[in-house]
Amino acid sequence: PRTIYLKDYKVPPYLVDHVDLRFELFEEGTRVYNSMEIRRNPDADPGQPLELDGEGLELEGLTVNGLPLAPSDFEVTSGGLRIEKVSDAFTLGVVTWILPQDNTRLEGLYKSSGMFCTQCEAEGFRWITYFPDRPDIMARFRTRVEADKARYPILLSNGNDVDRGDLEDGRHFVTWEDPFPKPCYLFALVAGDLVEKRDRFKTQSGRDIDLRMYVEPRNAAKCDHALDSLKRAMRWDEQIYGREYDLDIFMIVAVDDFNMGAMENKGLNIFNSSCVLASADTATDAAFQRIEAIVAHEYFHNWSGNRVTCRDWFQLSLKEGFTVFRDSQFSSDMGSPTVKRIEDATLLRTAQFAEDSGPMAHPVRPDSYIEISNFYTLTVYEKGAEVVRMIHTLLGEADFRKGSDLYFERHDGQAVTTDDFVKAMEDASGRDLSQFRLWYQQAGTPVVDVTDHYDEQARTYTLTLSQHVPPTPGQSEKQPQHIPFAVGLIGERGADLPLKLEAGASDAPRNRVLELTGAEQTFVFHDVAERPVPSLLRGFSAPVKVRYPWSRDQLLFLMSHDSDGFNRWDAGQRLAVDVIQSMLGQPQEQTVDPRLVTAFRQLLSDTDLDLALVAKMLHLPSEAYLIELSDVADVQAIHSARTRVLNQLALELQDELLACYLRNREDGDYEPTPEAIARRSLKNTALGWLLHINEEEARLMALKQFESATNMTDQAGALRSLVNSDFEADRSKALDAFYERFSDDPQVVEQWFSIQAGSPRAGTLPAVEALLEHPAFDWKNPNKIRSVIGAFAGQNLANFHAEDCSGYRFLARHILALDSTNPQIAARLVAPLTRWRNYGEVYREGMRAALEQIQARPDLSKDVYEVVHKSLK
Ligand code: B3K
Ligand code: ZN
Repeated sequence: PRTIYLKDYKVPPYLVDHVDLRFELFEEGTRVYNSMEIRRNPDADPGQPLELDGEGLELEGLTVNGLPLAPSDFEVTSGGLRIEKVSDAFTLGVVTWILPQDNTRLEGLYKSSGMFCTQCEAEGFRWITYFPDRPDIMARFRTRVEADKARYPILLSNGNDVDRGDLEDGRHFVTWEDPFPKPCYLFALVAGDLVEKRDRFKTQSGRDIDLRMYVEPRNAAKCDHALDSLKRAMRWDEQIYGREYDLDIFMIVAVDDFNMGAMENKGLNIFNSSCVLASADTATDAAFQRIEAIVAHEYFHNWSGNRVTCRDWFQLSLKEGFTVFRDSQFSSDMGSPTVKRIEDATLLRTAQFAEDSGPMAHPVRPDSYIEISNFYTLTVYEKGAEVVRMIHTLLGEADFRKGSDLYFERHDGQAVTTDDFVKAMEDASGRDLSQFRLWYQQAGTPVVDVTDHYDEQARTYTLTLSQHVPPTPGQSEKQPQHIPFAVGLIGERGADLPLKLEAGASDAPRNRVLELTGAEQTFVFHDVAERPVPSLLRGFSAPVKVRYPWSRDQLLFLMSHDSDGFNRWDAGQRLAVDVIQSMLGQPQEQTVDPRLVTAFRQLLSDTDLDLALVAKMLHLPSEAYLIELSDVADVQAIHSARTRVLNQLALELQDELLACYLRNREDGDYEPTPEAIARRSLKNTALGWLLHINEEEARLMALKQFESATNMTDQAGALRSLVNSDFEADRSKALDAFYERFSDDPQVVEQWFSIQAGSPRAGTLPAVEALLEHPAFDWKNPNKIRSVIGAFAGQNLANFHAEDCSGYRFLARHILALDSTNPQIAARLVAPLTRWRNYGEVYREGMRAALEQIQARPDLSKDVYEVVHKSLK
C-alpha cells in the first residue's frame, strides 16, 4: 500500500464547477448519470492529464461535450480513470452501474434496513461515480433521484427540492439543488419509506427554517430530543459565534447501519440511529447527552467544515478539532461546565494519551497516511479541540471571537489549512502564535515537571516548570511547546491567595494562566504570607501530564478546598490512583489508606456539595486509565488492586451508600436535566457498589428498581448492577426479562449486549462468544459489533487481557473475518492490541502474536494493514 504525504500536496489540475447527477435506484443495482462542468485550473501546471477517482464501478458510458470517447482516448486504472488530452473547459459525462445492496463497507451508496443512504467522507464518493474525490474541489450539485414510489416514497439529497413528479412503472423522482459549492464528501442521498417529523426555527435575521427529521415508522416517537437539541444548537451558534443557518431546509435522517456516529452532509445530516433516537424508556442519560452533543456537532459543521472546508485530509482537524471545541462549549453551556470538563479530560487522559504514546501516534495535523479513515482519531478530534481551546485561553473570549469571525469571513467558500485558522486568530488578536503551531506539528503528550520553593523570610513562592515532549514514531527530537498553564495557590485556611508576579502589586488575581514556552521556566509569586498548596493546571488548561510530588494530605486538602472544581476532582483521582498503585501486588488483606475512606465518606454524606461533581468524584479511576499510567501494565494486578479498593470502600461505607441511594431515589417524570442526571448517577453508583459486596438489601433494591424503573437509566443501571453481581439467578432472570421487553428495539438490544460483554465477572469470554450467535446479533451492523466485540475488548479489560491470551485470539479472528466485509470497522477493532509494548510479558507476547496472525493474511485492506503494520514496526 502507498503512503500519501502532506509535503506532496499539489493544487488540482482541473476544477469542477457544476455537477449534475441522476440516480436510477433499482433493487438489482443503481445507475448513476454524472455530468461535470470541468475547466483547467489557472493556478496549476498546464498540460496535465485529467484523472478521476473511482472504485468498484462498472463504467457504462463516457462522453466529452456529449460525444462518446473512443476506448483509446481514456484508460481505466486500478483506482480511477485517466484521460490524457482534454481541452481547457468541457462537459464530461459518466454513466456507472453500482450495487448498493451488496455494499457491506458502508461507504458510498448502500442499503440499510430497506433504505438507500450514502456516506462519502472521506473518500466514499469515488464508490458512486468517477470524480476528483478530494476536498479542495468544490462544485455546485444538482441531483435527481428516481425510484419506485411505493417502496421509496421519500427521496432526499442536499439543498432545496426544486422539482418532483411521477414516472412510468410506479416510479417517481425528486430533484434537489444545492446552491452552495461543496466538496463531494458532503454529498448525500437518502431514499426510503420514512416518516417525517417537522419543526421550525426562526433565525436571528428572521428567516424561517424548515426542520425535518426522517426515521423509520417504528421510531416516530423518538425524535423530540434530537429536534429540541437542534434548535438549541442553532440558537447557540447565533449567540456565541454569530453563525446563522444558510439553507431553507435542514434535514436529519436516522439509519441503523452506520460506521460512525453521524455525518454533516450539507443540509442533510445522516445519523447512526443510536446517536439521534431517544425516549425516556429506551435511552439512558448518557445517550440523551450524547445525542444533544452530536446533533450540535454536526450542525456546527455547517460553518466549521462545510462553508469553510479542508484543503486536504491532513487538515482534518481544521474542521474536527474546531467543531469538537464548539460542541464542548455548547454542552458546557447546556449543563455543568465542570462535569463536561471532567468528562473531556478523562477521555483525553485515558485514550488520547494512550494513542499519543503508542505506535499510531501522529500530530494533530498528520504528515502522512496510508488510509485516511484511520486518522479519524482522538488526536485529530479531541486533542485538536484542546489545541483550539488553548488558543481561546491565550486570546480570551473577545479576541477569540474576533478571530473566528475573521476566519469565517476570510475563508467562506474555500478549502483551507489549519495554518490559515491560526493565522486568522493571530491577525485578529495581534498575538504571535508561531511557537504555538508546534501543537499541530509535534505528536506526543508534553510532560510538565513542577518543583516549588517557599521562602518564609522573603515571603516568596517559586514555581519551576520544565517540559519535555517524548519521542514518537518518525519524530525523535522535539522542541518546547507553548503551554497555557493555569494555577492557583491555596492558603492554610483553604482560600485562594492573590497571585502577585511583582512585589507590592495590588488587585492581584487568584487565578493565573502562566505561559510556559521554554524548556524550563521559573515563576516567583510575591507577598505570599504562608506556605501554599499549589493547584496546578486548573481546568486542565492544556493537554499535558503534570508531575508534582503531592503528599496524600495535600491531595485531601485540595479535594475539599480547591475553588477549581476540576482540580478538586483531579485531586481525588490522584489520591485514588496513588492508593490503588500502592496496593498493586500486595496481599489480599492489605488495607486501604483510611484517609481515602474518610474522604469518600465525606463525599457521600455532605449534602451541600454539588451533586454532579460528587457523582463524578465517586468514580474510581478506570482500569484503562491505570493501565495508561503504568510503564509496564500488569492488567490482572491492576484489576485486582482496584477491585480490592472498591470492595473495602463499599464495605466500610455501606450505611452511607445506602443513605445516598435512598436520598437520591427520586420519582416523578423523567427529565434529562444536569441535576436529575447527577441524582441518578449517584444512586446507581451507590447501588453498584452495594451489589459489589453482595449486600442482600441491595439485591432487593436492585430487583425492585429493575422492575419499577420508569426510565432506561434506572432500568439499565439496575440490570448492570445485577449482571456484575454474584447473584446468578437474578442475573439471568433480569437479562431475560429485559430482552423480552425490548427485543424489537435495536438501540436497547445494543445496550443489553454491551452490559453483558462489558461485565468484569470472571469467565465472560464464552458468554461473549454466545452473544455472537444470538439471533439479534448481525455481522453487517457496526453497532452490534461495537456493542459485543468492541465492549469486550475496550471495556472488559480483565477478561480481554486474560493470561491465557484467549481474548487476543478471539479479537484477531474476528478482525480477520470483518476485514473483507467492513475494513473501517475491522481497523478500529485493532486499537486494543496496538500498545502491546506497554504490557507485562505474557500480555505483550500474546498481543504481538495476535497482530502477527493478522499481518500474515494476504490481501489485507489498507485500513487494517496500516494499523497492524505500524504497530509491529
Ligand atoms: N465528519 C464525520 C466523520 C466521517 C468519518 C469518515 N470515516 C462525522 C463528524 O466528525 O462529524
Ligand atoms: Zn465532526
